[in-house]
Amino acid sequence: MQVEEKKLLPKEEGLDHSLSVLREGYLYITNRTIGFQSDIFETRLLGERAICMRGEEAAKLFYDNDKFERIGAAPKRVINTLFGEGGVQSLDGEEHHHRKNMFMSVMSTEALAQMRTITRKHWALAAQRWETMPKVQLYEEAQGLLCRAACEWAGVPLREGEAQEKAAWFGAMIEATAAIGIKHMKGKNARSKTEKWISDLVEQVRTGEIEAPEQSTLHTFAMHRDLKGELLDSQTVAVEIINILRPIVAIAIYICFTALAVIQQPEERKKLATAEEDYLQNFVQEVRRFYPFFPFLPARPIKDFTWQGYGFEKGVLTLLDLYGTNHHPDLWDNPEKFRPDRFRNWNGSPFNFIPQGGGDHYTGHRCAGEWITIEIMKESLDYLANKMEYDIPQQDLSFSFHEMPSLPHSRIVMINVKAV
Ligand code: HEM
Ligand code: MYR
Repeated sequence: MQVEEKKLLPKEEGLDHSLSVLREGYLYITNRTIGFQSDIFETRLLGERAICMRGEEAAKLFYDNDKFERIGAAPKRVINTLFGEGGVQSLDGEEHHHRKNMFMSVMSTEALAQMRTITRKHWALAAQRWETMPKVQLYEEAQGLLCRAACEWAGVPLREGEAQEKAAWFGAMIEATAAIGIKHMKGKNARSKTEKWISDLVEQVRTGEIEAPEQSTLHTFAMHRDLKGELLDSQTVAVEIINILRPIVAIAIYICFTALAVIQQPEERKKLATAEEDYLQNFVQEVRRFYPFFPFLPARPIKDFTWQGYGFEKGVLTLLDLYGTNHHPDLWDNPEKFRPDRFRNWNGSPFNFIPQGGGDHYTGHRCAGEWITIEIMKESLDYLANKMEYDIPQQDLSFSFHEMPSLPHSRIVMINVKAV
């Protein structure tokens, strides 16, 4: 019998390279795949052996539920800030599928259209307010706008005076994920305050003290029953409602990058003047492909297996490079050029364009909020390109690949805003 010979993974020598990840950020995996001339290599991260990979075939492998699981894959510090304890991101198998269906049940076509209308209303109100302000910092304002829209859509009651405070809590969780020291502590703190706020609401919905619209996230999640037919504990419901609200606020980052593209790509902006849906869609897709956001994802093999001649051992930390896949030169023509028209001919593969994860939304871990993100971004783009006039004063519009999440350094300052 012929025994298949295993290939050795290209290996980054040394005790640990976590610091290089912090130093190189979004480019850490790409830099090494170029050096090794291989889309897969081995290294050591956070004190353990790790396999890093990028590209369409790697994404297909990573999203094979028979080969990888998520339990114990995300570092504790990511769970304590971004994800939350007991949330959908760390579930596997039937339990994941059942919980994921709860998320997808609030993403109907009608719910997406409703979100677009809500977003439009909040942009109109914000634009009016900004007309009276000497200068507007888009990042912070967009967080507030999105927090109002998210709570309204999800059925979460929010008094007008509360929006900016709650938006800052969500922002702190997002910014704490890859941070250390005070910034990390601020994120953990924000998480515990937010979990208390939302779990109290869940209990009030259950006792009938407050009423949430039947189809809303607050009502659906509060009344959701697990595989045993039991209600989830209110803490877990809070974690999952936060898994809806926080990422909607995180779209403020994409709004800043969208504004940056509108500012820096005047030729592309001109094509948006008629607000045709296809043009808005392709521009938004290119923003999601081009700019750095979620860098890479962790999972662990359920069992030993061989892939393309390389051995994967049960449990070994495996990272899929999202940014690197979206910029892979074999998948994207001139990947470092911002060209929305490339999406006219995109083949729609669930594995080559993966800013919010790959594979299937229902059966895998692909982002539950991808469609709603696109709706919110299209509406925001229409405002930034067509429905407002504004000036961009001298400022530092650069962004860095080692800050995670990355953001234009000035956070986009606008003056002389006028709604048109
Ligand atoms: C998962 C990115 C917005 C809800 C994810 C994943 C990524 C991601 C990379 C992980 C996929 C995986 O583990 O395979 C983003 C980015 C966003 C965004 C860059 C832009 C702001 C949203 C929004 C929502 C949302 C707006 C909800 C309204 C979720 C949930 C999961 C998830 C619930 C977990 C899915 C699961 O584990 O099955 N997202 N997301 N995200 N996202 Fe998003
Ligand atoms: C969300 O709130 O879920 C959406 C986006 C948050 C992005 C934050 C990205 C920061 C870097 C995370 C590194 C994670 C490695 C597992």
